[in-house]
Amino acid sequence: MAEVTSKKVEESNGESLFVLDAAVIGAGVAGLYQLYQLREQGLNVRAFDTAGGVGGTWYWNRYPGAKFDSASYIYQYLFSEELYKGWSWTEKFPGQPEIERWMNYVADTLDLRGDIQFDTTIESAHYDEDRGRWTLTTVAGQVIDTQFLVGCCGMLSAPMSDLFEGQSSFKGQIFHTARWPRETVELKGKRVGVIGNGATGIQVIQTIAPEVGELKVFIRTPQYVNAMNNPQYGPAEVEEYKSKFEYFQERLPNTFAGFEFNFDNGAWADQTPEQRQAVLERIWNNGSLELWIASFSEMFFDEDVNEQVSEFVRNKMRERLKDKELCDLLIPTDYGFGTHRVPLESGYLEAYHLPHVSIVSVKDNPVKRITPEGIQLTDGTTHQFDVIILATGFDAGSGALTRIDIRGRDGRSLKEQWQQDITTTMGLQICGYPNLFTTGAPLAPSAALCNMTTCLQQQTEWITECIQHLRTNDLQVIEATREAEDAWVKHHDETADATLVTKTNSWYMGSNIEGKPRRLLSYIGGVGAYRQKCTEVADQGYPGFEMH
Ligand code: NA7
Repeated sequence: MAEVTSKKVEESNGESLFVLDAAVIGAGVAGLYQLYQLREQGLNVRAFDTAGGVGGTWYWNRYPGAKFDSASYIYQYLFSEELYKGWSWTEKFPGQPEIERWMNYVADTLDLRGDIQFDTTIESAHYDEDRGRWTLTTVAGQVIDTQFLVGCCGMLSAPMSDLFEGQSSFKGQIFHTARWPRETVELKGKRVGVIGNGATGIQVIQTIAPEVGELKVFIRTPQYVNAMNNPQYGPAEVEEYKSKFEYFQERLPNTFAGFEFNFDNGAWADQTPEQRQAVLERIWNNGSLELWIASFSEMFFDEDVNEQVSEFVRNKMRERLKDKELCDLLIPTDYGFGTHRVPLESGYLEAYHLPHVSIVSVKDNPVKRITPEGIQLTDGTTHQFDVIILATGFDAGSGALTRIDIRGRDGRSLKEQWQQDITTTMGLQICGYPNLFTTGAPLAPSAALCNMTTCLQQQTEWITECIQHLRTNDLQVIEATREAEDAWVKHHDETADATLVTKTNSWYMGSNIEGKPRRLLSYIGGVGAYRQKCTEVADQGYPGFEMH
């Protein structure tokens, strides 16, 4: 077995240097579990995070109304019954404060804090081929030497926060939702502008609408929405879901999207219109993401089925909206339901009935710049605000990694490479970057189409097993081959192109960022199928990966 470096700090040119077996970037859902597993394996491992605490997404996204869209009882670690049962949720879809407390519970229960360095941003990661090791440098100038590097930096962690010309000139307060301050932001009675109506914008809008003085929402693309049903949990409900621990353990990794529900409603073509309507109604009333990722799989492939399901949802929205103008502004007609992320909401549509809430359509008259007073549109109109909220999303999937200066073999830059074409091998490695493992990266379900905990557990477990394999066989280096990567990309693209998802613009396709190569970020062959493929690779001794 390869020797484990036991010394954490060495002297190098008079500077202290962390010498590690493995460095984990990120202390969110993936990072915490990856750190735990590699430490259990006996590695000298340390996690680094820009944040001042654990939680990743749930540390940063503390905007008003931030909450789960996955049910709390499945957004969980399932490797430990004790950990699972030691925490009790208060509702099905809890808010960010409760989720952040849970992440702290996880870190404390697993005693991880001592191995995490907070307030530390990894600025660069360069691979030294001769030594088979990575050198990381932090923004503060600290240098870390490590054999393995695991990116657990999140798929939605690089916010599009510096989007508009003139942002710094704004005289009021301006916030991106993923950089919301810890201190209370007083919105009562204020004139507030929100740009963006994705899953985040919707949560913000429905939450702040009743308290602000005036709210203008700048909408470029209307969203299909699905009303959330959020029951509160007392001891009986908690006991009930906890009793299903083993069922969830077995079930979640094998469904299409890592949720407990799957496409179990029979084939669309086998049912009468009345039967289909009954299925859709039943699932609609569950008030979860089930309508999207577990009603009828045909809706992802067949335009006619998709249109019928889209019309079902449009009708649900029409029933709630009071006038035609609102229907025109808020109900999508030019893309199909489910072809990008479907947000859950609670009173989002009704918020627009409040007299002080209005919509500014920026589809044909885009935001031009931020002025000292507010938001200026292309036609010169300016809307004045005290507070501007940018719910403008993320450089998803790839952004967290390309914002680090990562250089692999021969000094190749991941940022430059991904500006041309975003490829990975099963989202777990990238050809040309030995001993770099990734989670939540493009071309795996964890990039978007998944209950994140299900997918991130699977990926970190695969990485742990892979590193164990190397150590057991006295191997130092692993790298995906070009052939394996090309084959995975081909399979990924064929799977994606068979669906309607690639026809809609959204962050799923990278189209929210000008110039980003267009490719579906997430593998859409299903969480269960992906897991099976990953397991086969490991069981067969890692074909497609070069090891020495
Ligand atoms: P999203 O889903 O990327 O939404 C961003 C929103 O911001 C969306 O409505 C965009 O409109 C809008 N946007 C972005 N740039 C602009 C400009 N320049 N002008 C006007 N509107 C703009 O991000 P979220 O944070 O809501 O959600 C990300 C994920 O987090 C979500 O899917 C969940 O998985 C959790 P567009 O649709 O591009 O026309």
